[in-house]
This record gives sequence, structure tokens and C-alpha cells, in this order.
Amino acid sequence: MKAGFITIIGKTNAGKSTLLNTILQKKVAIATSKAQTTRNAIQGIYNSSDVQMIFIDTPGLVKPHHHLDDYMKKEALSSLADVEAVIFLIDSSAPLDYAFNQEMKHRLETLTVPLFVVFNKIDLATFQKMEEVKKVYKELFPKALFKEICAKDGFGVKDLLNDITSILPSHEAFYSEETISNHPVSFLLQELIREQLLLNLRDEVPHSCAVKIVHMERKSDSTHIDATIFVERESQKAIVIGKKGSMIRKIGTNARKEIEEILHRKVYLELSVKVGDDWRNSLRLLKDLGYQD
Ligand SMILES: Nc1nc2c(ncn2[C@@H]2O[C@H](COP(=O)(O)OP(=O)(O)OP(=O)(O)O)[C@@H](O)[C@H]2O)c(=O)[nH]1
Ligand SMILES: [Mg+2]
Repeated sequence: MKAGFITIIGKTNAGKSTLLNTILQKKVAIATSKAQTTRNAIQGIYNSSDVQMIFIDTPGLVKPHHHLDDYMKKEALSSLADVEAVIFLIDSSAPLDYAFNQEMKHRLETLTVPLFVVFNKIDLATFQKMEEVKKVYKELFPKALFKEICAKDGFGVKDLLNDITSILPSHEAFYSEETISNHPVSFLLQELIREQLLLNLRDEVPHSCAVKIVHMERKSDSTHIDATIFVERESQKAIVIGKKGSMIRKIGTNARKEIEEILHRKVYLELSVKVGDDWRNSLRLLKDLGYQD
């Protein structure tokens, strides 16, 4: 038996959470086209007959503006310690970011474990762009292993898993076979509500939102969930609620359908909106919302 931890690190929107879900063939992390979708490190556990791979999806690396961003950056960078391999995931179709790549070179060149530089979204990049991107990263990371994938449709992912398996040490499984994530199911449910906020609200509003499940009760034929959406200001509360409650209804209906699919049962979802003054800078509220150690 082989087993080990592999972290997935990279810029926001590179496709890290999409890759995690594709590997597991299950949704354990939310993924949207909005920047800064993921806020916590999320372990997803892949099992086969002879290997257990624990992948760590991390928040995309961005310049910190709030205490929340500090937490996210710390979550991402601390995931580089105590792993057997690192995947540096790149959106091959995005413009090259010289400063970011230099920072990553600086952070990753001291790694003592194998580094996989993985070019994602190859479906979106032209041949010419791929050649340019590959040349740049091969110069930056001469000792890395290089892979090309499309996390969205799974192209190249099996091949990547085989290569990772080959470098993992012999070890007993770390988790039982039924475990798919290190987070409780309530975390995923909160995230599914937050995903709807990201999909339906614009600009800074979804980034100013946090979700907390305040009550969950399993009845014989259904599950009742009360969740609070925290915003930073009164004006955002009005946007989240929408005209005559239309926005919050849409978010609630979509999230409920997603949650029903995960729980395989009927769900009643009650959403309320609260102002948590400048919560992204409040250490107390961050802790309460699960964004502090
Ligand atoms: N065309 C294409 N789109 C992809 C691919 N992989 C991911 N995406 C899309 O890229 C967007 C970002 O994906 P995420 O998985 O949320 O990216 P992330 O790296 O987790 O982003 P953060 O959590 O913000 O750091 C989503 O709209 C995905 O559907 C791919 O291989 N091809
Ligand atoms: Mg993500």
C-alpha cells in the first residue's frame, strides 16, 4: 500500500478546486469563474486498491487586503509543509505574470519533495501559447515534472495520478475508505450556499459574504437547515435579499437543490442575512466563521 499528501497550489482561478473534484469524481470543493472562490485548505481523499492520495486544495494566492486574505495565504503556503508532492497548477490560457512566477520560484525552489508543474486549461490555449508557457516554466523550474491537463473534462488526469503514485512512499492509509474530506459535511453545505452567492452576485458583494449553518436537524424524511449569510454592510444586505426577496429566494432554491443531491434527501433551507461589521478584518468574527486556526 502507498499513501501520501499532495498539495495543489497556484494562482486564483487556475482550476485547483475543479481538479480536486475531477480526481475524486465527487464535489468536495466549490469552483466558480470568480477569483478567490476557495477560502480554506480542503483535503480530498482518493482511494484505490493499492494507494491513498490525500490532495489538498488551497486558496489561490493573491496579495492580501484583509485579515481574511492573510488567513487564506497562510492556509495555502502552510500546505507546502509535510506533503509528499506539490502540484503547482497553471492556467495555460492566462497571461504570464512575471512577479507572481518569481515569487513562486522563490517559494518552491527550496522544496525537498517532487514538484509537478501542471498546465491546466489546455483546451483554451493555442499551440503557440502552450509552447510559450512551457518554455517559461521549464526555465523557472528545471527540476520539475511537467504535465498537461484539462481539469474540467479530465484529460491527462489519470496520467497525472499514475505519476504521483509512482513517487509516493509505502505507507498505510491515513483515512478510512469512506472518508472523502477532512471537513464535516456541514462545511460543504455552507460552501454550496456560498457558491450560489458567487454565481449570482457581482463585484465585491459575494467576496463580502460568509455563510454559517446555525441549526441542522435530521427528521425521518427530510433535513431542516437554518443558515446565516453574513455581509459587511447594510447596503450589501439589501443586495443579497434583492427586490421583494427575489435574490435570496433564487440563492436558496439553487443551494437547496445542490444540497439535496449531496444528502440524497429532501431539504428545507432557511436563509437569513446579518451584518457582521467589516467581518473580513475582525479577528473575532473570522474565528467564528471558521477562518482562523
Ligand atoms: N475551459 C476550462 N475551464 C476550466 C478548466 N479547469 C477549470 N476551469 C474553470 O476555471 C474556473 C476556475 O476554477 P476553480 O477550480 O474554481 O479555480 P481555483 O484555482 O480553485 O480558484 P480559487 O479557488 O479562486 O483559487 C471555473 O470556471 C472552472 O470551470 C479547464 O481545464 N478548462
Ligand atoms: Mg478553488
